[in-house]
Amino acid sequence: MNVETLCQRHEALITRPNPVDEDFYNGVITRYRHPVLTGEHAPVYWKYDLDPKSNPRLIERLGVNAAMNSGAICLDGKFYLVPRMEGNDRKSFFALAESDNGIDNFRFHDRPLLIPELPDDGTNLYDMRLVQHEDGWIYGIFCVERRPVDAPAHDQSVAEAQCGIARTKDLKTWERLPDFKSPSPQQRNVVLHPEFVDGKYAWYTRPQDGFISAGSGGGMGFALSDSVDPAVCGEEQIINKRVYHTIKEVKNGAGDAPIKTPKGWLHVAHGVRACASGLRYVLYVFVTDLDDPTKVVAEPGGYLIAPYKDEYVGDVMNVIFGNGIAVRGEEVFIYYAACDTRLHVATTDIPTLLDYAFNNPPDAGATGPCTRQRIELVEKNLAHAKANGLQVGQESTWRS
Ligand code: M1P
Repeated sequence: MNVETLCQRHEALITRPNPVDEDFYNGVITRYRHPVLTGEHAPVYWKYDLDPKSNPRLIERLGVNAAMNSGAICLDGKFYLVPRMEGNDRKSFFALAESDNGIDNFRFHDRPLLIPELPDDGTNLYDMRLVQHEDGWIYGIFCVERRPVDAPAHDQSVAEAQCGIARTKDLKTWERLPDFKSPSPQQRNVVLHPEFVDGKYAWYTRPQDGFISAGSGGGMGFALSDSVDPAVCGEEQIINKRVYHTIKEVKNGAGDAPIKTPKGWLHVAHGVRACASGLRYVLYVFVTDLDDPTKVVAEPGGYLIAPYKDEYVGDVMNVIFGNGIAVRGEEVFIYYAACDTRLHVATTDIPTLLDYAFNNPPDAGATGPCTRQRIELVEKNLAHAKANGLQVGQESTWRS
């Protein structure tokens, strides 16, 4: 192997076209055959010392294990991602990648992003939401993981999650602000609402008692702060709860900032359920009132995006996680990571998502009502088939 071949392989990977996955259809999203980013998309010069004097064997010095949960934004028609890159050392870092079409040909800027550090900074910073706020800044809202000073030595997995804040005008130069403060012991998946609410900064929170477990944290919260520097919020109102025997029974957290639409604030959030193989993460949709973002006005039952084909397999199995959506006109690009390993995109548009959100039925809550809900659809379709001579079902006209 030599440097030229490594660079040629890398170039071939990042310029590979990403065709539509024609196997998949649900009427809402389009899936694509390849991930948009993987650890392999990281430039060769981020991983290898290219100088044969100091690296005669061309050994990979700083491997990149994964590219996943990514902030996303479309600015002047260009797509920008700030993914959670993960080194082989398990530390996450941010980087900036851009593409003209949002689906393939993402190319990283030369250097990873060094977010200004705080004196008491976390061990791991990850999952940045990129929010263009009406105050003129683009905010990066991310998770800051620290080891508490009183953590017991016998348990090296004890950690605390809080929310970090940085802001930028150009995605390259960042100003770090103090961490978000809330009444909850820990926070993850905090997202800034893009507009002021009652003249204040508004936040989607995900209160939790422990690092992994939501504990008494009831779901997705909403809170206001007078300022963003520092951002200290008051009471968190749970606006979307965790619910028994649903896709969001264990955890319920925001994805990216909601999209403003004529029919409300459109959220693509993530829900987590328990199962024999552990936790299953999926993305789901809900809409809140334009004038009152705490009021849910539509929520179809179940998930919009769940692991599909080889999306099931990776470092943390059965996980679809999304924290970045780019909007270009009415087009919507949902960036979702599979198994904390690689990043995919699904495309749709605002009218389709609103049709899905308002016209797909809500979760009816139990086997009986859910079966009646499905039978209602079947009866409607059988009647329609009969009236229109469609070849559907055993009772339709083509069999009688
Ligand atoms: O490993 C799955 C996800 O776990 C966490 O998400 P949540 O707080 O909702 O459980 C995050 O660490 C996320 O990065 C990760 O993808």
